[in-house]
This record gives sequence, C-alpha cells and structure tokens, in this order.
Amino acid sequence: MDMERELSCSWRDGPRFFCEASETREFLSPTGTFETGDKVEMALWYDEVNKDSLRFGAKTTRTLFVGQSPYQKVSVFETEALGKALMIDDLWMCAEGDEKTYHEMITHTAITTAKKSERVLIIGGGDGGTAREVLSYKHVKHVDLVEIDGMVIEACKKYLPEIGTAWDDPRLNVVVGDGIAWVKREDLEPYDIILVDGSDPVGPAVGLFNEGFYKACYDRLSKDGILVTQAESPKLFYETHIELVKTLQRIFPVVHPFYQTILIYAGALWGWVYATKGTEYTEIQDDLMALAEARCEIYNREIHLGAFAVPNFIKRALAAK
Ligand code: SPD
Repeated sequence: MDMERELSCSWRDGPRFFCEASETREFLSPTGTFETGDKVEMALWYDEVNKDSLRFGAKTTRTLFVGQSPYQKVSVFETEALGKALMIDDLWMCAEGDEKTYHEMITHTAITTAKKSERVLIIGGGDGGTAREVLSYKHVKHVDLVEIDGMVIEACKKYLPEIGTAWDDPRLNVVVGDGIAWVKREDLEPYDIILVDGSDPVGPAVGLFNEGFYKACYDRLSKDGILVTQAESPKLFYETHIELVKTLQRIFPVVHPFYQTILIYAGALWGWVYATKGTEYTEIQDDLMALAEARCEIYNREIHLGAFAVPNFIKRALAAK
C-alpha cells in the first residue's frame, strides 16, 4: 500500500487522526495492506454502543464541546452526514439533519389534538427543539421548560443555535432544575400539555421512567390534558418500552404508543407514548393540523395517523399481563 512510513506514535493533525500500525494486516476496506510502523489515517467516529453488541455511529469532522456536568457527560460534534449533533453520556440525543422528526412528533401529536394548549410543560428538552415547535403556535401562552442540566442548555445555545431558535421567546420560562420535583409541586397552575423530552434511562433520566413521576404528571394536567413522553426503541429497549406503556395504562384512561423512524437513534424505529385524560389521537383539530402541516418537515395528518399503528409484537406484549 502506498503509505508514508512514520515512526512516531498516534498524533493529531488538525481534524485528521493517525495511528501507527502495530502489526501487518490485510484489509478489505480500504483495500490493501499496511505494515508495522506505517502511518494510517483514521476517521474519528463516535458511536453509541448498545449492550456491547451494536454500534450506532457517525463520522465526525470536529469536536465542538465536551464537558462533564454534575450529572452527565455532554458532547457536541460536527458530523459528516447529519451536521452538528449532541450526545449525552455517549448516547445520541439529536442531530441537525435528523432532529425535526423527533421534535415534530413529540410536539404536534399533542397540540393538534388538544382541546386546549395554552400552558405547556416540557421536562428535559435542553436542546430547545421541542420548545421551538411548541412556540411556533401563537395561541400557546406559556411554556415552562424544566431541564436538570444547565450545561446541556448552555452547550446547545452556543453550539446548536439552529435547533433552539425560541430561547428568547417571552412566553418561555426556562428552569434549570429537577423535572421530577417540579411536577410534584401542588402550587402550579395546571398544564394543558406535558411533554417529557428526557434522555435515555441512565443517569438523571432514570426517574422519568417511574410510576410516581407519571402520577404526578397526571395530577398537574388540566381536565382534558395530554401527556406525550419519549419511550425509547421498541426493539432495542423492548422491556423499557413495554413497561413504560403499561405504567401509563395504570394511570391514564387513554394510552397509545406511537412510532417514527429516527436515523441517529439506536434501533432507528423510535417510540413515544400519548396518554390523555380522555382525548383520542384521532380527534384532530383541522385548524391546528393546517398550521402544523404548513411548517413541518415530516409531520402531517397521514404521518400522525400512521404513527399510531402498533406492530404485532408490541400489541401481544401489551395484551399479556
Ligand atoms: N437516545 C435518544 C433519546 C432521545 C431522548 N430525547 C432526545 C432529546 C431531543 N430533544
């Protein structure tokens, strides 16, 4: 292989990384052989590793931010395929080229069916994408966004301003604090919609997958209130997903999981749960759907209705005790 020989150990050369081959090997891709001591260029990939058996990765061209908060590791990268992306504890949270699917689905499924959506609570959502979608509606009067980790908000404001475009909206009240404690407060005015936009169930987000938390959410909702929560991959995190749907079924009279594909998320097929005090996901309000369809990249009436189609393996699991 036509490769310059170098003797020094691994080093960084701008955004390109190299290492020294420690043995002679033949590779299929790129085709060729390198020998001990050859300088080998390495692409810098960041992978979300699941159960030590699957990787979901992106080739990165720049590391913009890496920090350790009291809660978790926060990283922002520039990726070749999906633009800038946020990882928390080495798990993908959002990527510019892919985030609209997630933020549109978590937001508009609730708003287009809500009888009232003046007061909205977002738990998590530190990248600002969900707040951006909620605040796109002029009739929304007040949004509380309660994110436990100030570092996530600051990193996203600085490095992902294209995602959080509504930080300065006067209707948005950002609280850096514990969302679980927030929903237990009995002095709060009821919310018409609660959106749980937390991260995966590791670190501070573990408590967002807990019955006590969702009971408190139920109590904080207004008469016709709607809750939508992210619910992990139904394939890769099957038990977590099923358990979350069943937990919500013990609390809310109407509960429907729904699905959409998110390229960067582990398992690609992603789940959310729609839980209400009575409203059905089919009760679409035409004027609100028209507003959503006018602005969204993927969300529309057909996507909304189709997303609630439940795969058989999930139907069976939910039917079983
Ligand atoms: N690993 C994916 C977990 C998704 C949870 N929320 C994403 C944050 C986007 N606002």
